[in-house]
Amino acid sequence: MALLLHDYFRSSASYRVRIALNLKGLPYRQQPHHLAKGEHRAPDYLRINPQGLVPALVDGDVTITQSIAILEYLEEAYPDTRRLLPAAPAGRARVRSLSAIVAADTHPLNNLRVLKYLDTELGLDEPARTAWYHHWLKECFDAFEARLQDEPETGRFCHGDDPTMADICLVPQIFNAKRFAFDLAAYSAVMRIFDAAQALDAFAMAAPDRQPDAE
Ligand SMILES: N[C@@H](CCC(=O)N[C@@H](CS)C(=O)NCC(=O)O)C(=O)O
Repeated sequence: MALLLHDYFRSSASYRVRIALNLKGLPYRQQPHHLAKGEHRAPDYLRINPQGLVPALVDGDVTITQSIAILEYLEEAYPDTRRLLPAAPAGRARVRSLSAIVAADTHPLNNLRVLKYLDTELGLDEPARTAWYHHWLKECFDAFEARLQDEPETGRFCHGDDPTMADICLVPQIFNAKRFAFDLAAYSAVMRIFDAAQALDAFAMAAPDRQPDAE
């Protein structure tokens, strides 16, 4: 039975999972939930993910939420597919550490519900919300770029010459940054890897504008 991905074309956490499924060659169906229309808060979806966030992945009778947990699940449940983590413990730790810069320390500060809270509860205007958004992106990309430049494991991709979970987290974050007009000119290693990833079908086909619900 094909996997079912609950997603939204602009959701960067969903985008991570789409890339991983494509890299692994696992067929999947998509069930979009329009975030701007609040469809992720509908009772039917809250039964799938009580957090009211996308993505969620359904694999037979298993439902998994949280994109990183989904990536780890795919890695373990489908061991004969392309690996998203290196074999050696130190390499695995490095890839997870790079991934966490985006997934743990950046994306949660800039997602829709946070921006809405800044607007409706704290009364921050659009320039202030953009300053917030850009501040956390700068923290993210400054550190990510420094590590890519300084660490010898960096190759054509974040870790060696094949894409890993780190690239899967990085690329959607760059899409978000572009969408919010964040200047990426200073990040040459980050952008070199972004271009290398975009040249792969697995990444290109997962992009927001290639999704069935794209507007
Ligand atoms: N840590 C979660 C984050 C999920 C998340 O924040 N998803 C966003 C879209 S990228 C969402 O559903 N936002 C809805 C909202 O903020 O109301 C994951 O990695 O899956």
